Amino acid sequence: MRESQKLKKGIFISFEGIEGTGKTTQARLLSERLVEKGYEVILTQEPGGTVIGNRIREILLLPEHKEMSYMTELLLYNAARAQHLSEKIIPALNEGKVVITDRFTDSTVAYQGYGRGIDISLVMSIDSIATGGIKPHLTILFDLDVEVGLKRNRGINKVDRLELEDIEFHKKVREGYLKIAEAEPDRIKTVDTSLPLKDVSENVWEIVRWRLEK
Ligand code: Z5A
Repeated sequence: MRESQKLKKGIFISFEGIEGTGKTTQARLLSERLVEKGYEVILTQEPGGTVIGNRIREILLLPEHKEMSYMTELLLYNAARAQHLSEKIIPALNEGKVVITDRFTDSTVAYQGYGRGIDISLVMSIDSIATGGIKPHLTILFDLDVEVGLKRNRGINKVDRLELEDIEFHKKVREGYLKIAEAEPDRIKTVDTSLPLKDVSENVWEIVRWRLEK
């Protein structure tokens, strides 16, 4: 039996989007709200979420690793995800917790598939090896104009290897995300993050509340 068939109890939520859309801020706000309401919550992120995953994260995001091939990048994101699932996500879901992850498979499809141009069916085959077919029950896609997102992040002086890519790369990633969302409307709900932070968090809460009641 694959591990996906054992996910009977918890709720698995992923937050997705280009950089600077406010995913990290909103993931924290949602987690706090759920804890207040009595849920047990695991807040985590990709790449990362485990000691091994964080080591892989460093390799992936160091700006000086400019020579990294696209295939190496794809495999490393998936290696970190396999560890994240087996060490953290699956055990938490099996204990009935709510898992919120800041990025998951859709990031790989958007960045390495649509952004880098790696064949989407190849990206999906490697994903199925890493995840065993496990998908979030709910994904919130934070959508924002690319220039606005980049400006927000430059405001906090954050630079990693992918952020050094040109604006065209980030535009391809955003378009990729919108296509992914269009293909899976039941799982993926899009939120406009050009709105003030508080309005975004209310919209996120409405979606999550609907999913918890489902
Ligand atoms: N990546 C990949 O290529 N393939 C994969 O499979 C995976 C990832 C899993 C991880 O970067 C990089 O890896 C990422 C994709 C790639 N690279 N890029 N580009 P990360 O984890 O370090 O960072 P990130 O995921 O890109 O997110 P971020 O840069 O931290 O941004 P964010 O989480 O979306 O936003 P934030 O930190 O919550 O907010 C940014 C700023 O905006 C901050 O000052 C906020 O106060 C402000 N903010 C937030 N919301 C608002 C609103 N509504 N209005 C105004 N200002 C706001």
